[in-house]
Amino acid sequence: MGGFAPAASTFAGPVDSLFNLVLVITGVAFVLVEALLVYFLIRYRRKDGTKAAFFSGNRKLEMTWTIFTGLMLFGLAIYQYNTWVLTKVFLPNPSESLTVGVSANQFEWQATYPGTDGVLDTEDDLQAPINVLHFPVGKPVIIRLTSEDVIHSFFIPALRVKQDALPGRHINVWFEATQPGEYELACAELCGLGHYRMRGQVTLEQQAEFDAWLADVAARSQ
Ligand SMILES: [Cu+2]
Repeated sequence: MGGFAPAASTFAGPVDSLFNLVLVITGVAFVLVEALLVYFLIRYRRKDGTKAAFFSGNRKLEMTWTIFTGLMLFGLAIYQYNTWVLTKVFLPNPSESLTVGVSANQFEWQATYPGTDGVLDTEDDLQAPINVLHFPVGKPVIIRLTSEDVIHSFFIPALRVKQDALPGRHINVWFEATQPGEYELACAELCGLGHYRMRGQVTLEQQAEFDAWLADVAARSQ
């Protein structure tokens, strides 16, 4: 359902089925409410000789739909808990993952990769070209996200990853890519006049190709 972007990460499935579930629930509620509205508009329209009645509310009815909606939302909150934990709370073991620094600024993305020592924040670090991001498939990736100026949002639809980037904070985001290909990174937070052009090119590729690309970045920065 839903015309999604291609699914290219391990948790795309659970995220999409949650989306579909919420869409069905809200879709049914929408159709019911609108149909009732139209029915009442016609059924109780103004008629000559009929005086309008005044009601100050109906406590029983209001209690019913408040409690019913509340229970439904509470049920959804419990139902989505595992997916939330998987996508937002859980972090893969850093020693088995690739950690990449991503910094947002008006209006571009700068990715920093660990050099041969495999750790960030050393002299070995490699700066990728502006707005270019490469990740290997089949390996967990941890993005250490920050911003240099205002609030931006790191959004890669194909990976089902979206996270605000805040100045002065490092926020970890993780994913494991499954489908090689070219995808889009978009800023999903209105961050200034150039917001519309704040996009990055994401390449998901096999580990060997990724290693070759990183070696190329290293060679160019010498
Ligand atoms: Cu932005």
